[in-house]
Amino acid sequence: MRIAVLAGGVGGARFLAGVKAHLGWQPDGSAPADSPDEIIAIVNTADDIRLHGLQICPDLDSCLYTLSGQADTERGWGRAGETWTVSRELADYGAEAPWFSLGDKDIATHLVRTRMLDAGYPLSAVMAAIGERWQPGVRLLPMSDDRVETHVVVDRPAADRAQDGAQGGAQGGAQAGADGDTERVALHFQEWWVRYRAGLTPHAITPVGADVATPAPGVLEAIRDADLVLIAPSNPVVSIGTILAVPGIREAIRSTAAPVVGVSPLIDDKPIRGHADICLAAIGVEATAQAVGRHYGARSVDGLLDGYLVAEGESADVPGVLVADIPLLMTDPGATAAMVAACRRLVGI
Ligand code: FO1
Repeated sequence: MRIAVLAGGVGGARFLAGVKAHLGWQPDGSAPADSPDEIIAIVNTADDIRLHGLQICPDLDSCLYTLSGQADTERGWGRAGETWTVSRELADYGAEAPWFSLGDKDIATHLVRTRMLDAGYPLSAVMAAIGERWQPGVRLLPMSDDRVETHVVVDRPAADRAQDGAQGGAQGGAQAGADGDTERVALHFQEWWVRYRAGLTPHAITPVGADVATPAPGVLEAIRDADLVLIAPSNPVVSIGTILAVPGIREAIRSTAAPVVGVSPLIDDKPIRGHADICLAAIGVEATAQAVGRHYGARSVDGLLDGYLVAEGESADVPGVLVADIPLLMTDPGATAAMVAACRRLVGI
């Protein structure tokens, strides 16, 4: 069985762990014997950011660390057993983006990645090389080797610009407005998400560069040759939406011979974690499982889905799509494996 999964964020990483468990991977990380199965993840890269000269790929790294048992599962991002010496030193220098912490172990990944990227290797090749160490058991493909960055247009306190200046930030030295003044700016996704905890209402969320990006090598083939395509319960806007914004990917999903099943990222109209509700509001989609299902749409009517899983006890009317309910809390890979089995049952494979 070849399963291709569109994934982003912690939700995507945990879902992939469930796909592995469904295909017989053991909790100790050992692979099923002589398995012909293959899992290929197409991962959002529009959260990526360059800070301190380092290329940071949060979603790819979440997958890498989660699937190799190295993730900090409490915090939800980064490596387990981290230390923070370098981040503290950088903050003491007043270096850029003090709101974004990099763990010491994690920095080693960014150093290796950035060195390879700067030597001219594409991100897909770099992640394959990094994966040699971690053996995640899933082929992790960036959605694109091209730079795509989600920007979020907000009104933010003008005073924050002066604070950035004092800290040597990108707008260094700018004049502050009076207390209470706001200014309309396009923030990098990470600044909106981490610094402002998505607390500034987005006027627009745009994956800058997506329209001219090309899918990374292997992405279209993975979708075309899959026996099953799954859309993880990741953020439909800033994870799945950005992947689908890369020309060719949506068309590949629409034309694959494999059934396509999506999983709702909402339970009781609330995101399991993260801020999918706020992101959905920014694109005019209600934060309900049904609205997300309709946003993805049925393949028979210009959309993506043949099947759609919603949380236990919920229902959704998505014309042209088979819908089933099942517990969606990804408490462990075993529970998540049951979701994957339900996806297969829904489309009869
Ligand atoms: N999330 C935070 O809330 N605070 C951080 O300081 C932070 C640092 C960070 C560093 C590396 C990395 O791979 C992820 C990091 N994240 C941090 C998580 C990340 O911002 C988001 O959760 C994802 O981009 C959304 O999927």
